Amino acid sequence: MGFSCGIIGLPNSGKSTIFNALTTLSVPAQPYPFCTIEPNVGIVPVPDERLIKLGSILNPEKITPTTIEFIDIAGLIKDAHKGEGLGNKFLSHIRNVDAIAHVIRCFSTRNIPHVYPDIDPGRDMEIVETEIIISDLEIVEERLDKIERLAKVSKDKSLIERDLLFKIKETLEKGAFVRMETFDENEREVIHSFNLITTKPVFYIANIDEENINNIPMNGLEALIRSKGRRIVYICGKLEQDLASLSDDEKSSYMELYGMKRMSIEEVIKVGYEMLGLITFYTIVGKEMRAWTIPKNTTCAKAAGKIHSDMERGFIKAEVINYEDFVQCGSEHVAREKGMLRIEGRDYIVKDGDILHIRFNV
Ligand SMILES: Nc1nc2c(ncn2[C@@H]2O[C@H](COP(=O)(O)OP(=O)(O)OP(=O)(O)O)[C@@H](O)[C@H]2O)c(=O)[nH]1
Ligand SMILES: [Mg+2]
Repeated sequence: MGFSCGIIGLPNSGKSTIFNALTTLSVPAQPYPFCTIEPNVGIVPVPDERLIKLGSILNPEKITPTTIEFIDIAGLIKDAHKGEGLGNKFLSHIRNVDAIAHVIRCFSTRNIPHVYPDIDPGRDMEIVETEIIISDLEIVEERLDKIERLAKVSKDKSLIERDLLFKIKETLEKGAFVRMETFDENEREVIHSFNLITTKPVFYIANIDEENINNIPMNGLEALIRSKGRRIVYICGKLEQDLASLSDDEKSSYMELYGMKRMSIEEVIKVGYEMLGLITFYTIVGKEMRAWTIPKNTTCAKAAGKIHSDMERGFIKAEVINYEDFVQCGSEHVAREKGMLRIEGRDYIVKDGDILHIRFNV
């Protein structure tokens, strides 16, 4: 799995429409608020040109891309933490994801009701983020209650956790995301167990009008997002949802018509991989060629463990060639003859595009 991504936003901002566009599924996306109640989950293969190219050289029986999971949840509104709308408990469905996509309504279509009479992406963004912060604050306060009781019995560990919880509480009370704070390694590990949404990397999806696809009036949204050091992807949700169900040929002609360079799933994956510092490596085992996702700076033995724990445990060495070199050689035979296949040990840092042949013994 590449990464998992939870989709948040106001009702009728187009979360389910964009979920459909990204996953090519067809979950209900209707012009009334709170159309989504139960979460929708979709797993999508990561489009990978390198994998296709390798497939054309090596002709394996099976090609398995890496995948990404999207989770589309109900809409949040102002005061969701007080029970407005569907409340905020449904956020539990995205507490374990790796990244958050925040969909912001930038299309104005009149017959699709918005929570507010006007389109104001900056305001909408702040409302949703405030609710996310308050929801994390609730978790921190619950945990603090528990820890205070535990601290009466066993002081050592619970006091460290209590101090950390106070530090996080202070950050959230200032209206900031916990992710903006710096923590040491141990603290980060404890914080991870709290499953706070504001510790996760966020990027924004501006859901724009199909009529304004090349001319987007954003009311300073982009500047606001960049000032937070975050990323924004522009998607014309409705159009892409419709395109997602077409054949490749039909899709290409419509994309040309609308001046679209690529489908936004590719952009979303690119942003996600960059934000999370992920890379892809490849294996060819028997008849299967497969792409895998790992964080940058992963050692060869750890990468092998991603495939199977036995491979990490019994790791001996790996034959490695990078995609670029392999394609230049044109075949494994030529790569071997030219001595391009290197032998690397367990501490070798795997590079993006490496093709690994792992030798192990258990
Ligand atoms: N014109 C236009 N309509 C859109 C766009 N994106 C979504 N819509 C429409 O807006 C309505 C709401 O879309 P949904 O995807 O259901 O919105 P949501 O955010 O999932 O809403 P909830 O599940 O109710 O929170 C639907 O009628 C969509 O067709 C867009 O880019 N342009
Ligand atoms: Mg929905």
